[in-house]
Amino acid sequence: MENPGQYLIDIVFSPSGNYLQLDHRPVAAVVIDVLRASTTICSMFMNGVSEVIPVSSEEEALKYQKQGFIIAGEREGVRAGFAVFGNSPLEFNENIRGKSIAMITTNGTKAIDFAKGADLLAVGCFSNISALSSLLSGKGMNISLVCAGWHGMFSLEDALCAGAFVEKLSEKMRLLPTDAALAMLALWQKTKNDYAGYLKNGSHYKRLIRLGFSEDFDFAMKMDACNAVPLLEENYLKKYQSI
Ligand code: 3SL
Repeated sequence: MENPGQYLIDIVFSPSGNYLQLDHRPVAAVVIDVLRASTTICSMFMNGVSEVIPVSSEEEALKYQKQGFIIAGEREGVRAGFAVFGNSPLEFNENIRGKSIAMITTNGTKAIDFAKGADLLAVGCFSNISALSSLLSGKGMNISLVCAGWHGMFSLEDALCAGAFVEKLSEKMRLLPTDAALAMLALWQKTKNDYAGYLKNGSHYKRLIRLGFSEDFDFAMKMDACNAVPLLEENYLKKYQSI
């Protein structure tokens, strides 16, 4: 059990089963889908999107489309037929400033749905690791790093990024890491000098290369390219504003 001023930190490797929520409140969930939903959501906010509505079924996405929302949709790595945008962080530019986008992806938006019971829900990835860690360190909450994974399975890049969050947060807070957090911290510390090179061994890198998205991988590996912290408010992701 945590002591006063000390916070539990855990990693859930795919959006299923238990996560620190019910008996360890308040808890902040960080949904991590490095390749690519979390990185893409950060890219949308960097380009001035007003809000992103994460949805987990096609029916819901089509409902938002009928209401006039722009749809970003990915199915098994490629843009969904009904969507204007896919799930590439490089697709977005100034044209989305002030717009609302409803987004559906295979695993990332499902992971957001899974984590909705948390007291605070943020979207995290390498791009916003420092900005998000600074925000979390001032919140006084236990932390659950929820990896999107792939169809309920472990994804190397999400788990490794979770390990990077454990290291970054431990510089700012007194943490009590679970076994999962300790394991990924160790993996991160072993690989961090060339984490992008290490992640090229992973299945998602190979999938993105097959689909022609190598530049998305390079973008997703950039540490602190983004100072936006997307936070869930009701069903909408909004950029955290300090004042
Ligand atoms: O599953 C997801 O949410 C996606 O991020 C996967 S992909 O990178 O678009 O293939």
